[in-house]
Amino acid sequence: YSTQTYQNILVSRPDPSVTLITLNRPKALNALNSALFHELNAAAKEADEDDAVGAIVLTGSDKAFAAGADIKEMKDKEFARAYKENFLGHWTELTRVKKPIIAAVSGYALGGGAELAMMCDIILASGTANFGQPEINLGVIPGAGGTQRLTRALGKSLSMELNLTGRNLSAQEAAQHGLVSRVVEGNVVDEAVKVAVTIAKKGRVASQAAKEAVNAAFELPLNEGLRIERRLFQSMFATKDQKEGMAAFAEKRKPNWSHE
Ligand code: CO8
Repeated sequence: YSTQTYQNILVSRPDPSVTLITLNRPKALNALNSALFHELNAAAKEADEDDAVGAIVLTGSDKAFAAGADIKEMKDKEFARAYKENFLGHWTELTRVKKPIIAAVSGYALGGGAELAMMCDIILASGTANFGQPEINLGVIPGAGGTQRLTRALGKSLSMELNLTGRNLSAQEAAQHGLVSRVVEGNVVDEAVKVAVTIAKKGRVASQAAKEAVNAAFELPLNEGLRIERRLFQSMFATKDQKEGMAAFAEKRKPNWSHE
């Protein structure tokens, strides 16, 4: 894949240190099909491997971050084929990206769209954003985190309500319950790029370790998570950035990260 060949996403560099990936199937409200996901994974991998990039922003359009998995692509699926080809198993590749990913969400983030946003590290919402798991209305259930990541974000009762009734959560409710970090007044993509630039200016070893450590909180019991955090913290003393960061503080100057 080169960025020229993408049909379902746009890739740009709003800042030399930030890759912006825009889902681009406007006629289908960015419904997520296999081709789109292969492109998204390829673009995210390219950004992850690019030394100049420190953070990634993922967004959709004003009307829809993504209105879910592509129902038209799915509707005639049979179990045997879905199982053999591990249908949508490659969706989770995004969670293996080491650099921080910020989702900038406007409009619909439904079904797989909400699940995709939840695979990112930070979610910023515009006032129009709304989140939901309407799979119940299609005779199915979420398949990429809508019953798991959403429950960890919202707690049992609200997650059950969304999963069982299919009702959507407004941006304000999403912020109130911690699904998104905040509702942005102005342009949510510009704000997400600003946050990404801020992150990209930090030492990359530390930002990657911070992401790894926070994610451990979702996988491990507390004592194991704390152990991982402490080991990662201790390992920071093997980095040039630790020496530079602490020397710069003592010398009252700005650090100059080598990302090593
Ligand atoms: N799939 C395919 N096409 C879609 C989808 C979708 N999810 N959402 C919208 N579209 C299409 C519409 O069919 C329509 O196309 P056309 O013009 O050809 O008829 C076009 O986008 C515009 O949509 P609408 O005319 O419906 O726009 P409205 O503004 O009237 O409504 C809604 C917007 C409310 C968002 C409406 O489009 C809707 O309800 N969409 C479906 C939402 C939904 O049910 N999403 C969940 C899908 S299931 C899922 O995501 C499961 C994930 C499982 C992951 C499993 C991993 C292993």
